[in-house]
Amino acid sequence: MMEWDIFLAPYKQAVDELKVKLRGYRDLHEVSGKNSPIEFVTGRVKPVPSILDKAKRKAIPLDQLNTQMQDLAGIRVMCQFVDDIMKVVGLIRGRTDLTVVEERDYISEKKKSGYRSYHIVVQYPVQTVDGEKKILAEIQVRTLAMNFWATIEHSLNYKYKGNIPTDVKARLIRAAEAAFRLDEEMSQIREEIWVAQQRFLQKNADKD
Ligand code: 0O2
Repeated sequence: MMEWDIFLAPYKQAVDELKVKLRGYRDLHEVSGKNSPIEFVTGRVKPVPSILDKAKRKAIPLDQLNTQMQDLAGIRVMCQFVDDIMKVVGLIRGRTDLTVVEERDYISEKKKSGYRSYHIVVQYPVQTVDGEKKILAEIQVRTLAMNFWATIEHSLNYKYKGNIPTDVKARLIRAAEAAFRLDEEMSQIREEIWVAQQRFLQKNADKD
């Protein structure tokens, strides 16, 4: 177990640092009076049993985990609105302290399960006791509704060990569609509020 601790230590460091950095955006938006595209940020190092499971499932040799398992360090960024997702992706692409190595867009094209999220794999340098080590981390960017769905689907998958009964699967797909409509409805509401605010500001400006 001790060896896992040593192997995973830089990943834990990367998760901790990336959480602080991405949470920082929220505060920076707040002080400048702007709406933050980030609602909240979570992160985790993949638990050892999940690492072993996935390595087996994908036939990844354990000595190649650092290059072939991209989500040992995982960060999740939750947004209020679908539009915010690409704003967050833009912020990440523009950072100079990491390199984007891959992007997977499960929003334009959702997964068969109904899963939606935008995944960015980044290479992130960690300063370790043996010098700099560049590690891979996966950042998942999604709305609150996408997160709600994914969290529940993930725990059901865990409960049924990946064999969700067909009727439950069908319900989950309907739930994913409902989450999609909720996101659309919320975007529409935001748009209408924004237009109303613009009209109000314009009216006041005309009075001056
Ligand atoms: P955990 O427990 O979250 O760590 P693959 O695993 O083959 O689908 P790949 O190539 O490893 O995909 O990477 P990808 O596509 O970026 O997806 C990996 C992660 O995305 C998963 O990690 C989940 O966190 C999330 N994800 C992908 N598809 C689904 C889905 O259908 N439902 C839910 N709830 N989450 C999904 P892990 O390792 O599977 O699990």
